[in-house]
Amino acid sequence: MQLYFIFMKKICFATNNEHKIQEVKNIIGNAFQILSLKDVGCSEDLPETGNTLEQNSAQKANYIFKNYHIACFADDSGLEIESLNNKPGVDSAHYAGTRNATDNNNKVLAELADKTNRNAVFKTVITFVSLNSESQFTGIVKGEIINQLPEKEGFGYDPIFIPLGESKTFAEMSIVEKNKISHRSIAINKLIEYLNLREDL
Ligand code: ITT
Repeated sequence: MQLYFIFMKKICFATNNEHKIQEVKNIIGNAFQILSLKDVGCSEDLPETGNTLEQNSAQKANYIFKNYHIACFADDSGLEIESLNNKPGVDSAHYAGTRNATDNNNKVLAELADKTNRNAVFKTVITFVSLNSESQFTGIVKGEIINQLPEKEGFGYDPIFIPLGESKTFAEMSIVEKNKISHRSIAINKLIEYLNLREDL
């Protein structure tokens, strides 16, 4: 068992978001050894100055690879709402001016108050970087924004998003249920497929 652990591929997940770590560990299981930013000695904030999820995802992964010299991946995700011109999008983390999820959700619901079109997508862009390689994997899930903020809290915009064909919000689902259909799990499963083919890691 211990020997198996030594030969497992070690990959850093460049994120400070505990919810993302829990979801991704639940999908990856024991397929790879996931190192945290703390494990690789990184305690600073990751740079995120791009204008798109693709740019920010690549920026975070490249920052860790260049400074800590370990194969790594980063996740940049956002909620894109059709009748708000795809906002909050890349500004999802601090849409209301703070990083407070309740404030962000309330801002979205206020902006949608007079809108009948409540279609939205959650999108995740994963960037994997290692020596001489950089690849991106995208996951998208369609859904709708509900009318009122429920009492039950959850990760980011999960309390107000119902995936297409489902009757529960992401916040009302268990982590296993969310991972069966989520934007993040679609992107991470593409990453796993890619890593399984990489003999050099
Ligand atoms: P890292 O950059 O350290 O990974 P972050 O929270 O800053 O963490 P993002 O820049 O990707 O991550 O911000 C996206 C925001 O969108 C995040 O803070 C949440 O508010 C929201 N979000 C992302 N994925 C989500 C999900 O699966 N469910 C609900 N909200 C999500």
